[in-house]
Amino acid sequence: MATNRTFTMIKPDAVENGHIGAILEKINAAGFRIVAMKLTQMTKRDAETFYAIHSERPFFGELVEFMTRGPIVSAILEKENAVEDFRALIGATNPAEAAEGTIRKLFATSIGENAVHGSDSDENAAIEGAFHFSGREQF
Ligand code: 3AN
Repeated sequence: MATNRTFTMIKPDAVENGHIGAILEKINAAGFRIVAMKLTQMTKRDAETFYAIHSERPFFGELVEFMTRGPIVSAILEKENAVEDFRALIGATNPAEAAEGTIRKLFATSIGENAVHGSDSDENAAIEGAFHFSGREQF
């Protein structure tokens, strides 16, 4: 299996609730290498661009408001089968449906405030990683 990359954000709810350390520990324990990482706050324009694919969904305004209300930790992660394995590690979008031991089961509070983002394809991982990090921020 090829080594590839995924993109993640520890979302404002998880940062506010003091879960950065615990989530990074799960990511390390699962064997991901950290390629890039930083603490930033997205602007409204950032969030609208990042989530443009959801712009017609009824929850879009709520999603943009949530993602901009406080800092996030964004990161690029590398591992064999990174996208699929990371989606398994974070669990279902709705934490009520997420498997035991997944990051969302442990740390998310609702479908809207679900603690972490994980890219859904190699193509989107590359787009999302490049949106948050310049080449010189990636190691
Ligand atoms: P995932 O993050 O699991 O890939 P997506 O891509 O369907 O899920 O949704 C992106 C984000 O939009 C979610 N992480 C969540 O914050 C928000 N979201 C998705 N569905 C809902 C919903 N029904 N109500 C409110 N927010 C939602």
